[in-house]
Amino acid sequence: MEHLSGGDMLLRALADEGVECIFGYPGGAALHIYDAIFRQNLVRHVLVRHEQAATHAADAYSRATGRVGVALVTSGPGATNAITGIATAYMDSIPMVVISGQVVSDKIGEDAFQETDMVGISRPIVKHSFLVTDAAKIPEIIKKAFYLASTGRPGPVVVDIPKDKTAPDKCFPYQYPDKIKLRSYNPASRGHAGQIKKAMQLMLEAKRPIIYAGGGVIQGNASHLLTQLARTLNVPVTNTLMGLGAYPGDDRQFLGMLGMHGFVEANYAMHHADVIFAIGARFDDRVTNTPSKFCPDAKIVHVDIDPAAISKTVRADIPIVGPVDSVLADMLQVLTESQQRLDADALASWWAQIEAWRQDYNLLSKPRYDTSGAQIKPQEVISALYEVTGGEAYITSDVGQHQMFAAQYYPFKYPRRWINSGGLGTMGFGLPAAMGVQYAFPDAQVACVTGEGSIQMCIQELSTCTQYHLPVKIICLNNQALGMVKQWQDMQYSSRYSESLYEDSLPDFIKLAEAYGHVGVRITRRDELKTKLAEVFAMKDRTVFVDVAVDAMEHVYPMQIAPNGAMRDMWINKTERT
Ligand SMILES: Cc1ncc(C[n+]2csc(CCOP(=O)(O)OP(=O)(O)O)c2C)c(N)n1
Ligand SMILES: [Mg+2]
Repeated sequence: MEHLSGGDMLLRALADEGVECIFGYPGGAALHIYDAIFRQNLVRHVLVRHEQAATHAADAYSRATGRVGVALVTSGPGATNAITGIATAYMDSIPMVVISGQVVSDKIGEDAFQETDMVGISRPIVKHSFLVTDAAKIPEIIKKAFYLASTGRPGPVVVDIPKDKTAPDKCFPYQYPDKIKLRSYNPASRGHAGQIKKAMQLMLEAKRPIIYAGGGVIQGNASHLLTQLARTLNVPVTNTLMGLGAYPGDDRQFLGMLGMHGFVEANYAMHHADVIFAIGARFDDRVTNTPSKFCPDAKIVHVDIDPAAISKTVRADIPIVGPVDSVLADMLQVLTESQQRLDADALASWWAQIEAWRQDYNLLSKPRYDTSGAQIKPQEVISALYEVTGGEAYITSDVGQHQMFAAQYYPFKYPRRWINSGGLGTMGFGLPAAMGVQYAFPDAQVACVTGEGSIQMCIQELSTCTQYHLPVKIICLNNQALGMVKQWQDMQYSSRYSESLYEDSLPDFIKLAEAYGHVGVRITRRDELKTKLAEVFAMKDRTVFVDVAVDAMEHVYPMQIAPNGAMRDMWINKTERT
């Protein structure tokens, strides 16, 4: 058997796990690992400019490909810089393995140089963490880390490795395990057959059914099965912010996103439904609005891999714990066997009602924002982006108004194309996320929809784009303000803009992009929007920063009325409500 050092075993184990690339940043405690990287050529390393970006890039690589993303950081500040990215992945259930260097074992606890208790600091935001105490166990620990990250409800796993455990002078027999045993970790592999039958019966008896599908359907690779179920039953579908693309966004049965900035027709349909089929969604507060007023007439089926997600905020009438793909497959089987279908008249009048709501409120069929002024509206930029990219691009985003406009105005046709931080809402996610996606798919169109606020949180990554020739297109909706903060200040604080304005001190983003060796394009007029965007996407090999001057007074609508509102209570513009 081959004998390898801890550092070499780590790299070999990653290769044996099928890892093609890792995103990282070196430092003292990780130097043996970095030397091992230098001496092999199975796993590629992408050098970012800040550890937060390493985690976001690895996370987005995972979101886009469905594989486990890997980040590598050093101890102390490297590890703490990774924390925001780990929390981001945790909140959105993204499988990721983060390897952190640690000070040498016999110095742990002595406040050694660059020591931080990574296992302790990351504990509430990981699925599991390992501190390597025996170098010989590195292959087994890596195997376990990938298994834990990717099975059940996915999530990040930290592997903290003291420097002495990767030292080149101590070698151990290397073998990558085929199988691992984990006592007390047994994620469900099938849903309960009786519950599945009951759920289908309830659906078939419904008069006003709706499917409410979240990010779990995408993570569980079940979008095609969800689509099949929805089409077989001819029921309406809404997706959460995280679920966009789980059902084709351009399909007639799709009602748009639901929730705080969801489509009115989607929230209305939820509110008036008699059966809600929730799958891979977690009844998050940005969806339910006031839980006690949530969908008063509805019986709820809730399918989720994580038993802790069920009845956490809203009680489920029929809970089903299991992987979304196998549960949906079983449901389709039940439907094939029963041949029973929904009451055609009831369903027809439900669809007629939905069409009427669409007529009144749909955001995409005609503009609901005012285009009489000279300034470009942010919504128009997203619609133009959709047109220019044929709806085929990977879109990453940051956090703020621009994120909500992207979610509303770019109907995602496929899963894994909409890459955003929904749970944690992390500004700074967009650019490193776009890098992770572009690295995975070098020929794909990748656009980062961002704001001038968010982009400055990881702007240094423009340098990483230069080094690895990542031709991402940054579409900055520049409203010269922390727009979402300002919107809330308009609505709840009589427009007292406390610390949300900085227009006199913004950089010239064109010059900034050029300083990094990229192309900068400024768009200020409506009539140049589409042509310039088309030119931008024609520059296939270049990173392009597109700085679009948009109306600074625009708000995101619709917007649920809080506190104490129900799903259907929404502002539809600055003065009118549902
Ligand atoms: C790291 C972080 N800090 C603060 C916030 C709070 N926050 C949410 S949106 C927002 C404003 C974002 O401004 P910008 O990126 O310009 O987007 P806009 O809303 O103007 O489109 C802020 C400060 C956050 N989500 N993340
Ligand atoms: Mg802004």
